[in-house]
Amino acid sequence: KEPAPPNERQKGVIEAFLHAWKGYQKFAWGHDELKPVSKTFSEWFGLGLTLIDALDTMWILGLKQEFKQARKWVSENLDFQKNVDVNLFESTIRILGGLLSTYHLSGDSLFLTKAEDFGKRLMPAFTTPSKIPYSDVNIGTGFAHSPQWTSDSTVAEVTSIQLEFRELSRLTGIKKFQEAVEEVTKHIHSLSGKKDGLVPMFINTNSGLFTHPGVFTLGARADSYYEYLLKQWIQGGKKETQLLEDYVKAIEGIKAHLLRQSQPRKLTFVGELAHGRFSAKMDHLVCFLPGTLALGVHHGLPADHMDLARALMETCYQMNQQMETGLSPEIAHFNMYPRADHKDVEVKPADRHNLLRPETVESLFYLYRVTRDRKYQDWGWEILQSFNKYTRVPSGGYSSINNVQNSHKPEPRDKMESFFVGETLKYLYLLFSDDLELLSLDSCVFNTEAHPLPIWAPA
Ligand code: DMJ
Repeated sequence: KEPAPPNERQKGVIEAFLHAWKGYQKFAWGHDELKPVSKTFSEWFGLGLTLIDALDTMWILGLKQEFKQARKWVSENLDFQKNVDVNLFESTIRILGGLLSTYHLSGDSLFLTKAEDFGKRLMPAFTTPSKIPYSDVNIGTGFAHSPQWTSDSTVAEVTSIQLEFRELSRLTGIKKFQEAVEEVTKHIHSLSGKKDGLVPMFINTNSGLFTHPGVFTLGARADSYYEYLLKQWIQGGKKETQLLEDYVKAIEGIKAHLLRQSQPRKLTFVGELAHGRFSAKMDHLVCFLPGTLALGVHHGLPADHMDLARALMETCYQMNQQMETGLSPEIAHFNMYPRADHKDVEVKPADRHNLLRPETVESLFYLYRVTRDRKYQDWGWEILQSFNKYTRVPSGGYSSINNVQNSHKPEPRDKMESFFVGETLKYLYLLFSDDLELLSLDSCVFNTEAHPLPIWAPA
C-alpha cells in the first residue's frame, strides 16, 4: 500500500536528510563518512558506508531520485574484492543489514546479490579454535584476526550479528551463515561467568571463555547482546524460548544490580558494576533499553517491563534536556546524594561530546508506537530542533560536536557518522508517523543499525 504523505514534522526530517545528503553528495560521494566542515571525507572500510547505511532511509522517506542515484553507485562501484580489513560487527550491522533491508523494501535482487557476496567474505572470521569469531576480517584475502593487542572479542559484537546472518541463510538457502552465528549464541548461553543473566564485556577467541570477568554494563561492549536476545526471539516467530528466557533473566539482573535513582528528581538510571562496586555512570548507548523493553511488552512480555521503559525513557530525555544544547553527552553520571547545588545529570569534561547517536530517538519511536502518548513525539521534535541548531553545517551535512554544555561554542568535530542517516533520522521519521502499518512492529524487526528485517512467521 502507498504510504501516507508526510506530515509537517516528517517533512522536517526529510529536509534534514536532504541537507545531510547534500553534504555527502558534494564532498564524500562513495566514501565512508562525510567531514562536513573541512568539506571532505574519511575512510574506515572504503566501502561507501554512509551510502549503504542510508539506502533504506531514502526508500522509507520516499526520496526516489536520491535512492536511484545511490542504487546506481551500488551497481557500478560497490566492489567487495578489496584488500581491506573490516570489523565483523560494524560491517554486518551497517552493510549486510543495510543491503538486506533494502532488498526487502525494494524487491531489487541487486541488493541480495551484494549481501550474499559480502556475507561469504565475512565467514573466515568464524574459523577460531572456539568458534567465537575474530573481530576483524580482510574481505579480499580472507585473513581473519583479533586486534593486535589481544585475542579477545567483544561480547556485544559477537552476539549482535545473528539477525543478519540468519536472514541471509533464509534468503539464500545457504545454511552455514545461520549455523555459524547460532553456534555463538548456544555457546554463550551455557557459559559461566554471568551474573543473573548479565554478561561480561569480553570473550576469548581461543578458550571461548569470558575475560575481564566481574564487570557489568548495559553500555558499550555489552549493549546489543541484550537487544538481540529479544529481537532474535521475535524474528524467529517467538519459538526459540531459550533466547526469551535469557532476555527475561537479564532484565531481572538489571533490576537487581544496576538500577538506582538520582537526586533530586529521582530519575531511574542504569549504572555499572565492577567487582561489586557500583558506579553511577550511564552511556548514552544505554538509551536503546527503554525501546527494547517496550518492544518486548508489545510482543507480550510483562507489564512491569513497560514501567521500567517509561522511567528510563524519561531519564534519557533528561540526559538531552538538561544540557545547554538539548543534546545528550556521550556519557552521563548521575548524582545520588541530595545536595541543593547539584543537578541529576553530571558530565565529565572528557564525556561532553555528542556523535549524533540514535538511541534516545530510537527508544522514543518504540515508546510512541506502544503507548501512543504524544509527549514522546514532542520530545523527539525538540531533539531534531537541537540537532538543527547546534550540529548543522551550512554547506551541507551535520557534524558531531565536542561540547553539549556550551551552546555558544559546541565545537564541531567535523564528522557525520553513517548512523545519523542510517538510524537517527530514520527513527525520527518513523516516530512522527501515525501510521502503525509503516514498518509495523508485528511484521518487522529492526537490527541494531535500524535496518528493518522481516519477522519470519508473523502472528
Ligand atoms: C550504531 O552503529 C548502532 O546503533 C550500534 O548498536 C551502537 N552504535 C551505533 C550508534 O550509536
